[in-house]
Amino acid sequence: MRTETGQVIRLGDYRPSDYLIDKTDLVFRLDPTRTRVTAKLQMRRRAGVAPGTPLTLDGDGLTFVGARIDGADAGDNAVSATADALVVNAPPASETFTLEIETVVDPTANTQLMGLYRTGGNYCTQCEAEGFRRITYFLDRPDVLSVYAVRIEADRKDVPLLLSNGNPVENGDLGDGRHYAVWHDPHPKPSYLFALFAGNLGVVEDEFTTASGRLVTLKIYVEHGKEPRAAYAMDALKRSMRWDEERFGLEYDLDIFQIVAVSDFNMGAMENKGLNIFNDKYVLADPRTATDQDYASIEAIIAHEYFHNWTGNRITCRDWFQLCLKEGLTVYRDQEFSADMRSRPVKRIGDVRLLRAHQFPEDSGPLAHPVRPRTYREINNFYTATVYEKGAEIVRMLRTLLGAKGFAAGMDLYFQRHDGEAATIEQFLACFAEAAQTDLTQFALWYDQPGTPNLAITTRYDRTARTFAVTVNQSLKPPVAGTPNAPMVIPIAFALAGKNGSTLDHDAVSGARTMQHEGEDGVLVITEPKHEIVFTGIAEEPVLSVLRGFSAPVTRVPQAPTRDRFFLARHDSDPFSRWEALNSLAMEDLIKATRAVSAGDPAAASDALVDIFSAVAGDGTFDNAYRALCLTLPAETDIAREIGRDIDPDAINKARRGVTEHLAKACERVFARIYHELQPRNAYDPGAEGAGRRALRNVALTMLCHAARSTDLAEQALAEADNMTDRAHALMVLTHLAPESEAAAQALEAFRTAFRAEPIVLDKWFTIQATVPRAETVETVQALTKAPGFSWDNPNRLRSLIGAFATGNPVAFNRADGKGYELLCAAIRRIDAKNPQVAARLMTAMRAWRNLEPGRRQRAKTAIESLRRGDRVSRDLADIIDRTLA
Ligand code: 0A1
Ligand code: ZN
Repeated sequence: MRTETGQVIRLGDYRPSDYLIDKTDLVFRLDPTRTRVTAKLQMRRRAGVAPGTPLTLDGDGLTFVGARIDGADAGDNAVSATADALVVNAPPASETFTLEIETVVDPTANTQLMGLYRTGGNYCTQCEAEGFRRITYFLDRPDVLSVYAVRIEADRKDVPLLLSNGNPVENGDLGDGRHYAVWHDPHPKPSYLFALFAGNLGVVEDEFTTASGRLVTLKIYVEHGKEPRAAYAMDALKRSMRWDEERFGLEYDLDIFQIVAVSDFNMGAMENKGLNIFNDKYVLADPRTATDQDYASIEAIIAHEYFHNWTGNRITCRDWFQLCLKEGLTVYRDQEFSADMRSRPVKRIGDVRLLRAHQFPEDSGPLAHPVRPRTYREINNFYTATVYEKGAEIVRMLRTLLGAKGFAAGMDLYFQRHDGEAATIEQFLACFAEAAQTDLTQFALWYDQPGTPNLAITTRYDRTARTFAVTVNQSLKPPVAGTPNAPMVIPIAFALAGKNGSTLDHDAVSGARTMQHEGEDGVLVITEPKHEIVFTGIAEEPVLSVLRGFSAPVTRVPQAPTRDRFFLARHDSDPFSRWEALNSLAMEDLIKATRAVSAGDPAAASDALVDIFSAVAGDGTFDNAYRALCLTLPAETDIAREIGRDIDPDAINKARRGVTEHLAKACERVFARIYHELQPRNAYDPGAEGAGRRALRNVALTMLCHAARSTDLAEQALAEADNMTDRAHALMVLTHLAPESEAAAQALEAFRTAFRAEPIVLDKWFTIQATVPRAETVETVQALTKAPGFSWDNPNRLRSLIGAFATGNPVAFNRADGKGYELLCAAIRRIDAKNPQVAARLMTAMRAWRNLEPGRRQRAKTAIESLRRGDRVSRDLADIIDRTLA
């Protein structure tokens, strides 16, 4: 484990590499504990660099065996190697030379899951961001692009499959029970996109013909016997390939595209060129084992990794500060894909909820950073909601500002100009500025300034002058001392709603630049701290609908007047804004209820909220999935975020439960009707329509159990469920509402028995129990760490038990005696010794400790401090803790 505090890397220090690597020939002689790696590197001194300039290659924990330069053994004087670097002291003066290096690595001892490691008895690699240097010494930086040829040798019986990037070239027998395969990837790539997989898996095969007629073989490798569960992933892959051609004009560029599903993986998946490696939970699905949410995630992640082939692989990042260049853009692309495959408003609402739940708190707390950070100590800690999700919002704003045509022209220019390069955000923006002939200097602040801007908006209608005045103030509170807060460009998609919700026309508008792209909402372009915008020719008093479709990642405080929001919740022609209005009204009631609970009073919903809730519940003209979203109250963590300080999670929990019961009772008849009308009629289909029916029916089930204060219906639903969506939901309702009941105990045991051999399904069992909202769950989680099926070594198990407890159970995690924090910190200490990346990520669950009420705040602080003071912690974890406490 690297325990050094880690030096700070700065964007301003970027320098191109003195040497480049035109060609990389790798030979792997696989062995469980002593894998030999030979790297033959075709080196080239960059133009302008003095001959003989020393060359330093990155390494991390390597065992050096030997090196040769231009075919001759390099003596100790020529080369010095430590575990973490190899220095060629006086490289040949010629412009090019070859450097051969031999190293030995132990994949079995690799518990970090970075570099070459073992999973399920197989060999697997993960190289992003800096894992390649754990395989061989290299210029392990994204701006060094090389053409790779890879030869893999292994035992034929145990390791029949030998895979790497690119196209297969050759394979054969080596005698002695060993065999080999050679792969060649013609596309120059950075080392983080290298991949190797070797082992024994089953395969599902298909093919795809690209728009220009290239036949591509598609293979998805999964555990033997699970092949049928890869069918949905294969279907999602083919749809992704077609969509990228149709929407962005981008075709696949190799003869084969492969996906391997592994059960030990730190993240969701990885876009290695031509050989994506996936966490198996994002590949395997069938109705018996996967929920609708699982299917949607698989579709989105398969698409995301595939889309990286252009946004990330063909055009990569110059340095890791530019991570959002590939991630923000690719998230935007996968969001658009899912929106086209399913319901666009439902997808948008889901994405905005995610942004608010994860990115907003990050952006207002101690771990806030710009979408393009300027410094880092450990790059693995920057695969964040800010880089990914806020990064995607920035691309979406570009699209809103430039319109469909301008945006497409910018994207086309980007692919044309930078294909095969390692690019920067400046180069990306320059393509849009040039193609759409616009100045994006101020817009670029979105990449550099952390924090969520706030808008304060007021309106005034003058009946005699027929004018409607809108005042917009923008402000940005620096989340971390010293961060900049200059005014930003904020696109506000808007409409002036007349009596029945229809959009009113206006003659003219002054006070801000506006744009109107064909078939889209009008957009007010906010650039100053304050704008006074006046619309003329307004025939009747309008209600202002703003930030339609969530056109910018901002907050709005104060909210629009309550009366306007009730109007918009019923009439706004934009489905997102209608949901937004309803959601903000529910939030207002939940905050009032929390205050009431704190003062010892009962929690209740307002009559107006009850009315609108029952109107939405009973309105069959809305799509089911959309109605389900509207009828889901903000989560306890959302309420806490809105309250912001001196948070008492128990009061929030009681308040939300009280409001839920009130609404459930008031709308009981409507929910009963929904529940019965939406009974499954056809066989399970993971498509949007079926998923929407199940989502709404399950909301109704939850509400009916609350209304009756009984879990009978959940028990019945559990008995009838013929798919995992309904089964997991009913089990969750039963366990959360009646955790002490015999029925819950029996149902949990039945679930465990049914899925004891299916780790990713058993994860749901862990999560349901880890999120029971009561104090005793701390002890339950403790006990579950000893349950059969749990493992401290597997990231999915850790996330489903420890992660779910810390991020999905505000009541137990924040237990007033601090035992929840102690549990998390003790678990993190244990995990850090083996897998620092996962430990550091779990630690982010404590980033909001300062917002708690004083007693919990102190206990949280003590737990974090004692974790930092104990045995030495990894660089990854130290980075998160130090920023959390700063
Ligand atoms: N680039 C991948 C995510 C990823 C990032 C880091 C990893 O290891 C540290 C693994 C995967 C993506 O965006 O899908
Ligand atoms: Zn990505």
